[in-house]
Amino acid sequence: MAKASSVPAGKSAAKSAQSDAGFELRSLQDRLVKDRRFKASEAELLNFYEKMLLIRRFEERAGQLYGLGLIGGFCHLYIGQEAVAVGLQSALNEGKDSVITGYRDHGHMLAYGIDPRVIMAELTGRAAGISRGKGGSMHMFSTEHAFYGGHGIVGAQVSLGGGLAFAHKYRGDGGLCVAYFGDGAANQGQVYETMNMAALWSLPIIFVVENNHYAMGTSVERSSAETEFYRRGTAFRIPGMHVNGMDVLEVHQAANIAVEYVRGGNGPVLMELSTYRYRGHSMSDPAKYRTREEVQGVREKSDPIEMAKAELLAMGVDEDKLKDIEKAIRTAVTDAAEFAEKSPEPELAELYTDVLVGSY
Ligand SMILES: Cc1ncc(C[n+]2csc(CCOP(=O)(O)OP(=O)(O)O)c2C)c(N)n1
Ligand SMILES: [Mg+2]
Repeated sequence: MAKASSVPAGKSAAKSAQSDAGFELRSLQDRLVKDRRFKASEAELLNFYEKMLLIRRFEERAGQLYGLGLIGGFCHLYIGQEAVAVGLQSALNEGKDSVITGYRDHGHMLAYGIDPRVIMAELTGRAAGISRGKGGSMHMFSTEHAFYGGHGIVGAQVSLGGGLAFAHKYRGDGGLCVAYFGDGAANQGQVYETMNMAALWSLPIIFVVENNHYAMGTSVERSSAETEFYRRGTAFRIPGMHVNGMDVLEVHQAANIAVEYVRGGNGPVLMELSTYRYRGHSMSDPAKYRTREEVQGVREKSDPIEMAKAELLAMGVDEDKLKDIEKAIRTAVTDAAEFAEKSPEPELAELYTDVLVGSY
């Protein structure tokens, strides 16, 4: 079942078909186009569905807690983009491959198997949080899981990702780094300095542009001279892939191709995942720069979770089984929220810890 590229309906899909002929570094894209979707077993698709639904319900609850004043500072929700993190990170070697992203990070952490309790505790600023309650929504970290944040400076995580990839190569540990950034961040200079060095040194890194079509209130058409982000590695001889980021099976298929290429010692890949965020940029954004109809249209036509659900039902999965999954997820999310709310805040003395690295 081939899917047309995603959102907003038709914008980049039509353009990319016309402009692709001159794009040289498309060997990986050619492989993807030949066979776009991962042939998931029932168990595999159920697993993707479950992870996406966990992210959706977790983020909805985070939105509620923010409204109740239990989450301070910024909070950027991942609702709508779930298929990207789930489809990609399920192709990684958990704990060995490193992941780094911007401030829209909760979904990536959940997709990487990190406990919802410690993420919610971090959101609410509790000592049990993954950054001991001192990082909040944008600055979560888990070296144990090889998850390196959680970064508030737009684009900075890309250069840091280059460093992580260098470390994988230097140590010879066989790992690779996935560095996520947005369409807005894709216009940052440091992104291209990193691409140059990563290609020059054949570093094991997958650059992932999560093109959700807006950077705060600015659409890609208003901000970007080249809106086909997957072509932006061409100057550095980095092959690009254009992926429907609303279809978890296409994302997973593309991820497998990219991972195989990078693990084979061939240097970096640049993936553009076309996706969409349903909520505002952050909790304080009323999102007046787009119409309700635009958001509704994407939800109706290409919601990643609804699509996976329909496919599971078509495979013959029992509806009751899906209801049980939903129930278990709601319980896990409630448990995470209760755990967070009951957890104590950090001791005052924590103000002075982790400010500087102890030894060099
Ligand atoms: C260096 C820098 N410039 C500006 C900002 C303010 N800012 C925060 S998010 C953002 C938009 C980024 O959009 P995009 O990269 O598309 O990511 P998305 O929020 O869509 O996931 C901007 C300009 C910042 N945090 N850092
Ligand atoms: Mg964006």
